[in-house]
Amino acid sequence: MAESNNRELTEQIANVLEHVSNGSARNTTALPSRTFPQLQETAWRLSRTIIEMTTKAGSGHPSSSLSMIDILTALYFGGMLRYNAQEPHWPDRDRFILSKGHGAPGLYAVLAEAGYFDPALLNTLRQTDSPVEGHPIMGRLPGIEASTGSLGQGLSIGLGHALAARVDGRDYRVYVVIGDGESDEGQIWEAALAAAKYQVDNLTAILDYNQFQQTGSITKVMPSLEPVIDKWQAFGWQVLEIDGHDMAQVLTALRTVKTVTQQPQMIVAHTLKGRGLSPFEKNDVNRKHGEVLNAQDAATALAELDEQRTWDRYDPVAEPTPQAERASNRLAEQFITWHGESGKTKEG
Ligand SMILES: Cc1ncc(C[n+]2csc(CCOP(=O)(O)OP(=O)(O)O)c2C)c(N)n1
Repeated sequence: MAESNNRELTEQIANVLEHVSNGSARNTTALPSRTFPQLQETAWRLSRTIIEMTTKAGSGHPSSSLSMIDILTALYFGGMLRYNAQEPHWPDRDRFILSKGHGAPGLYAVLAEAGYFDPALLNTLRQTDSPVEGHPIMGRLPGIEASTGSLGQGLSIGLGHALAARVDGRDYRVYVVIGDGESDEGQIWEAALAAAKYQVDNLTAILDYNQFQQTGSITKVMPSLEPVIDKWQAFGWQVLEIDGHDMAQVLTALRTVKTVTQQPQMIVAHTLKGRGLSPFEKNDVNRKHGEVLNAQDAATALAELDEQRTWDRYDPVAEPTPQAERASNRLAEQFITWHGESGKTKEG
């Protein structure tokens, strides 16, 4: 991610902050958080898990899961989402809803890592009678807040939760990941209208903007999704635009949205379907939607992932990694203010 993009994000944040208060104090217990290098290691490891479990199952949606895995990692392990895996129905927990439910392998990998269930269960993905279903089903596994897979519904469900928090006098927040193909669904825009009308500021949508849907690229299937940022702004949402694979940007955006009042927030996250791993790219303009890698391609993808292991050498003072170097601009100053020199969040 170029520094200029970080600068753009910094400017966006400044714009957002013009419209917000400093954020009300809320109960920040149970915000599990890891250091910055640990987050990178977690996203790397969960990416491996996604490839391994889908290849073993022979079905699933690895590329759709990989495009959002850095975002989910930041949410669950970067001190952003308030939850307690030992108490999945804790009334004050933040809610996370995967509206593009076919990315279930990514969600399952995260929930297992968070301690909601035994990671060994991941090996049963899509097997008959396994609760690790092809799409998330509420009640089948702890931590799943909504049954999704029929696209378009998750944002409305999230809005319902967000309004319920208001009615119940609770301060939890709701996060919903939607897809760009999913944005073809009218119900997404109905929820967008209603959330703005009710000034629902405890609702954050994250668009996994990987530019591909089931049958091809957005530019072919539904080019009029653009200008997507203008659309969400016109619908009354606060919008941030980030690189969805840049952990510092993801954390910063997630931190920023918490300060917004009287408006729902949209994070448009530019991502890569398959997280840039070459087996998902080759000979296939659709980044293999819903297709798993065969054993050979999976081995290639895992080897490419291994090449990304740079955080082992991460020392923010002595030997900055490319991430740390990028972090030398204003965005990183903000990041360090929020997360501390070691990258550990204040709530941790
Ligand atoms: C209502 C509905 N229509 C069609 C489908 C079939 N379908 C499954 S995934 C998909 C594409 C989704 O694209 P996108 O939201 O961009 O997800 P990603 O590319 O990130 O996987 C479609 C059309 C569905 N699951 N639900």
